[in-house]
Amino acid sequence: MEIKIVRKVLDVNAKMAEQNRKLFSEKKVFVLNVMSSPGSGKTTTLQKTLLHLMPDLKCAVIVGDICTTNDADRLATSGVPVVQINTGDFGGDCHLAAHVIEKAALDLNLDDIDLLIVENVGNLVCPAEFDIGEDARTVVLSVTEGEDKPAKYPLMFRECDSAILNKIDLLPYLDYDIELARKYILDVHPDMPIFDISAKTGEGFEPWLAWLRKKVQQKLI
Ligand SMILES: Nc1nc2c(ncn2[C@@H]2O[C@H](COP(=O)(O)OP(=O)(O)OP(=O)(O)O)[C@@H](O)[C@H]2O)c(=O)[nH]1
Ligand SMILES: [Mg+2]
Repeated sequence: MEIKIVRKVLDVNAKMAEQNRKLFSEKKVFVLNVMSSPGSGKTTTLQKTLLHLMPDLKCAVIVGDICTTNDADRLATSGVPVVQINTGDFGGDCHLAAHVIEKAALDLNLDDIDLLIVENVGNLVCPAEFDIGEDARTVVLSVTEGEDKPAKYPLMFRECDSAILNKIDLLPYLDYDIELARKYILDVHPDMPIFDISAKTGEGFEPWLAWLRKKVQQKLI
């Protein structure tokens, strides 16, 4: 019985996600869903990413957290429209679902957006199960989390189109084997593009930005 209920929730979500996808396609908005465990550096990475992409691309962000507007405040400093969702207001969900994105999008002028970035709730499990109508998914894994997370949480790495290995500025202080981390990612998702970056120093951003720009351009033309 429980399994049936979960299945129904995901089926309803899938239908709503398709409606979102149709709307985003009509409006020619590329949607990127960014996911990770709490604190791996999603917001910091997105702050730098937005600074590089503007003004060539018109960007906006939907950011999900259980509580606080901390991330929305940080992202708004880049000057893009930001919609904060607090899932604590409706049950404290550990992920953003398609119906929540539909509501948040009502607060945005989609005619004036090329790239809509969704920073999902910090969680390496649940967000991967919920299609929100996005065009691409990126997982951020920081080098302080251990190499084996892709093996322990494979769904996230299987479902994403690219992976960011963040906080490489800390490598000199850690016993972290970055080649082993890559192997774990590629075991789950062969050919996954992996970008080594430091959102703090800005190191390694160009290949990541080039990948994202190309994805967006492919949809806009
Ligand atoms: N040294 C270092 N610290 C970083 C880097 N990126 C982020 N941080 C720090 O890591 C902490 C968490 O970063 P956030 O960007 O808030 O992480 P997040 O994934 O958005 O966190 P949640 O939204 O709470 O899940 C902050 O103290 C950042 O300053 C990095 O590349 N290097
Ligand atoms: Mg954040």
